Amino acid sequence: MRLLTTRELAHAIGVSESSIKRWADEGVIRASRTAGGHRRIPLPEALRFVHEHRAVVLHPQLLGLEQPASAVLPADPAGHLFSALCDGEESKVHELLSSLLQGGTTVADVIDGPLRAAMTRIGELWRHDPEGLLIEHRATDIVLRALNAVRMSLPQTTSGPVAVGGAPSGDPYTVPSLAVATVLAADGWRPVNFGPDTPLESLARAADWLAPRLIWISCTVGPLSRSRIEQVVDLARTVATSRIEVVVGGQAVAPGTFPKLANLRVLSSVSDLAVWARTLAPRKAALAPRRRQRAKRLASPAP
Ligand code: B12
Repeated sequence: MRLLTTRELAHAIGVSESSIKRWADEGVIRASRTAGGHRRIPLPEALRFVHEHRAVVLHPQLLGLEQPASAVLPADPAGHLFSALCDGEESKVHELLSSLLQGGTTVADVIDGPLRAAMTRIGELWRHDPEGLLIEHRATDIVLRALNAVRMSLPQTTSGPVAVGGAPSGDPYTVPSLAVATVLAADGWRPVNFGPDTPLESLARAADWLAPRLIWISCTVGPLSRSRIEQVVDLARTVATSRIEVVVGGQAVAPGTFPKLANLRVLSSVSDLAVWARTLAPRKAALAPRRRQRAKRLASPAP
């Protein structure tokens, strides 16, 4: 993976090199160090920074952007993704995700935006297309590989906070939990995705075993039974003493489903998750004011 010097990134976005160094030291930009102690910024991290901070790119070629991102992206990424998934064109799916990410869209925004929209449309096909079910299964498989490819391309961390999670017993959905893991990985976490059909008691065990800072639960199959809700609440209470936060989301989670608990959050998108999770991770102090405000709002207990 291409690594940028602080000078290159500074030049690309027209700020001083000392600003880049300071942001790297504050954790606003994730950077590694060379053996000689020089900071190096992975290209995807530089692009994330540019996008999130709406930095003006003066020299796109330094960031591998030969032309403005809008010129290489289709006008309707969700429609484009839907067509590629329907046609089983895996390489087109990978290309589209790569160009969105290289254009500066965050992993979370790609998932909450075009990916979710395309899968929602695919979920309607079975009603009127005899091949709809097969298209849905193939699309799921392609999306899983594409998300795993994104995850593999991210810088690996050995020191980020650990998060564990999955979908509960009886919930076969694989994409949402993988989506959560990918978004956390993009933000410097070390996610352990147990995937679908994971008993909540096993997640409690994983809390002892892996000492995570965060447990996520993704629920697509609904409506959630009273006992399922109680299991989630029990899990949150059990891990509260270890300062572990529990976050629940997914299509089956409606507002007001869960009682208010200090360490239990209900969030409806992976973008909200990314923002809130930063309040738990060391990057908290480095959040820009606009993001800090949003993070504060999200940090209030579940409604
Ligand atoms: C793929 C799919 C399947 C596959 C899943 C395969 C797999 N291995 O994952 C299979 C074939 C198993 C399946 C089965 C069924 N499915 Co289905 N499925 C879908 C489909 C098309 C896509 C789901 C998906 O991956 N979405 C992509 C993810 C990224 O989006 P998301 O789930 O919305 O997640 C977002 C947020 O909710 C949030 N989020 C999710 N989790 C979390 C967690 C946290 C912590 C946070 C913060 C956020 C968060 O962030 C995500 C990104 O924005 C949906 C369509 C749809 N509208 O979603 C139908 C859909 C969910 N299925 C549906 C149905 C009806 C079924 C079946 C009953 C069909 C049948 N007759 O058998 C069965 C039921 C299975 C069961 N055991 O209950 C309906 C549900 C309707 C309802 N509300 O009751 C849908 C909506 C399709 C439709 N329009 O009819 N399905």
